Amino acid sequence: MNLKVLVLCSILIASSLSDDGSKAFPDNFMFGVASSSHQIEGAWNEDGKGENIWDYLTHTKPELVEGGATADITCDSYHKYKEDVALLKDLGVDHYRFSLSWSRILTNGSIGSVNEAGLNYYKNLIKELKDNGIEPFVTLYHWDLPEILQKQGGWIDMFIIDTFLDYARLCFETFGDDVKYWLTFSEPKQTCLSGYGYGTMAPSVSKTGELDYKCTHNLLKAHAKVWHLYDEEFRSTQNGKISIALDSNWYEPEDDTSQNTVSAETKRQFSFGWYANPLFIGDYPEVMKTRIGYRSMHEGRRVSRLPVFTDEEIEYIKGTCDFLGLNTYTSSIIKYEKEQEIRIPWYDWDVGVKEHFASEWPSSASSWLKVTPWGIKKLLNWIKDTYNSPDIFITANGVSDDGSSLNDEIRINYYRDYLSNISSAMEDGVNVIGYTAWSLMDSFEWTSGYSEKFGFYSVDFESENRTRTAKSSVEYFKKVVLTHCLVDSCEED
Ligand code: GBH
Repeated sequence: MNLKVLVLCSILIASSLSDDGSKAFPDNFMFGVASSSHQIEGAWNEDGKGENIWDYLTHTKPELVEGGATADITCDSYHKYKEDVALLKDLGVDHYRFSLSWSRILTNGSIGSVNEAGLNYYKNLIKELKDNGIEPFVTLYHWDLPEILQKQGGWIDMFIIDTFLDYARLCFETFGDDVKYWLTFSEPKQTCLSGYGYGTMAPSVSKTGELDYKCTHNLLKAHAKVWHLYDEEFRSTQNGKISIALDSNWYEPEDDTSQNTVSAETKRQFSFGWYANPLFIGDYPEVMKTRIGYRSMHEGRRVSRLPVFTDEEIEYIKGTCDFLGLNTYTSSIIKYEKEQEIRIPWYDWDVGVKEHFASEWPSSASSWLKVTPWGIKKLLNWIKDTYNSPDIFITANGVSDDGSSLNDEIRINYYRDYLSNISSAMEDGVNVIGYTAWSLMDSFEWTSGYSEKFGFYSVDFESENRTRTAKSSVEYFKKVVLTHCLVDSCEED
């Protein structure tokens, strides 16, 4: 950083509350970018990697994926990780958030099937990152369950808890000296709600209002067990932090009538509180226990579809996050809905609200993602007030383009406006300690195939070389990372 930038930046930091809208992030604030194993690695069956539930889904039910796409090769990062680290180095980021492929490390998911080549791949990646001064930020599970474990029941069977624990222990033993930031799960709600409830994501099981709750119950126990393992056996020598990345929209009430205000809060509790309440306060939110209990009773059940934690479990799970990992992209508007007739279980009827996007909100290439920068400020403040001011690490935030141009103004505007609102939430007293942009490069977008592009770098999926090309947002993000400022006066002239 040259002197001029430094001086200008210091002035801006000093006057960061000024009316000209200039914003700044503290020196120790961490900036990074993210990806996930299944979305970028490819090499789906190379060097001993076992099949995972997304390999299986794309190979057996191509009709569920846009264009029948697979992640067999995708960005080919398994072979091109050095090139990827060079891109990260060029971006100047403090950390790189990536995930480990369970079935690359353990071919059949269980501890008896260690795959040395898989361990070596991640050892090499971590070394390359550290040699370049980039902090590895590692997710153990980003949706790619070994298929063989799904055949045994997956996240709805309790055996998974100790199977995941074995995998986590191996990862701590193997990589823990070099990894200071761990996440057990990325967006567990997507694993459970989309994977076992709606059935719109792998493993594509549709039993909403039942298996989504059961999956969550096991997953929270698995998370807590892994946190306690780290805390008791690894923390004192490895000195890292471990948490989970929860995802949520900001849910804005349609107006300030009490009915809509209550409905929006109910939605927040079902979406975010479902996980955050057990982890930060203890047990599921009251409104979930009440509503699901009531509807279960009227379905003629003896017990609620929402599983019950024992007092010991509540205590065991509570407090198992060293910070709060937050993935958020957008907002939606919530209004009251009258109680639905009770027939079959359905998560959305358990929530019991109406949800929509305002027509004036700017679109992205993803139908679920509207650009609502003000929403992140409200979400951050709500988290601070609801969960007693935890340290919040933003573990994913970003926007998609349709690939028509490398001049991705939509992304530059998105990051500028979201970061500005994050900075403003920090002025409100929210403890945000880091920010992770999704994503380093365009990649396999699950059931959307390659149609939604979230990357700073575009990838030519037609070329053998999977050529990466910088979009315009690279230059913008680089400046933010370098200066910790968002305004033009922070730039070099
Ligand atoms: C993140 O999820 C994922 O963690 C990441 O892997 C992914 O690449 C990134 O988003 C961008 O998509 O199509 O209406 O059924 C964000 C939360 C949850 C948003 C699933 C899309 C599907 C909505 N995602 N959701 S819909």
